[in-house]
Amino acid sequence: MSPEPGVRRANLGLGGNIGDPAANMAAALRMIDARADCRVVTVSRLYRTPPWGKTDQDWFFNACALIETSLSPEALLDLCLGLEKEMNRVRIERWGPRTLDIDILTYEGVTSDAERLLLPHPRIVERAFVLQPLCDYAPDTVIAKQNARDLLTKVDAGGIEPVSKDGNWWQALA
Ligand code: PH2
Ligand code: MG
Ligand code: MG
Repeated sequence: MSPEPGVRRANLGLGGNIGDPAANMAAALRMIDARADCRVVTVSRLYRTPPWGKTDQDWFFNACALIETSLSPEALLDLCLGLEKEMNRVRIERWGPRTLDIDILTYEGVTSDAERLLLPHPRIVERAFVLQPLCDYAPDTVIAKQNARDLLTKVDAGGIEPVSKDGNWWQALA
């Protein structure tokens, strides 16, 4: 499953709806960028999004980020889960409220059907809260043989609104 060593590009999906999720997402991106083995290349605008899947919970903040990393997909997943833990995430119910969620959406050159890490992320295609931010900077990303721009036209993006003017929000927040 792991490609040859080297620097790869990966897209991350970030979200949260408890406490100060935007600050948690910003802090996580800064911690990723500060590492020697990762670099944040591009970040989408920050969005407000209605809860999807489990609708009786607060609205979310969501964003996507393109990174470059020398970490394997598995090591990148461990990093993401570690950052979630650092932001006091507690896992209680599937799709339930969370302080911070970081999902690997795509990892360059890798498809995986491993139980722990499915790549590309299998539910991107149905989630406007992922497709909309991803289309800010990478509408040509191909998932399940379709590009993100076309996939976005097929899902309900109602209520999703950008709340930052550009992709620099994560650098400015404390
Ligand atoms: N994450 C979920 C379930 N539902 N809804 C929105 N709007 N944003 C999310 O990040 C989200 C969700 C599980 O990962
Ligand atoms: Mg997750
Ligand atoms: Mg998720």
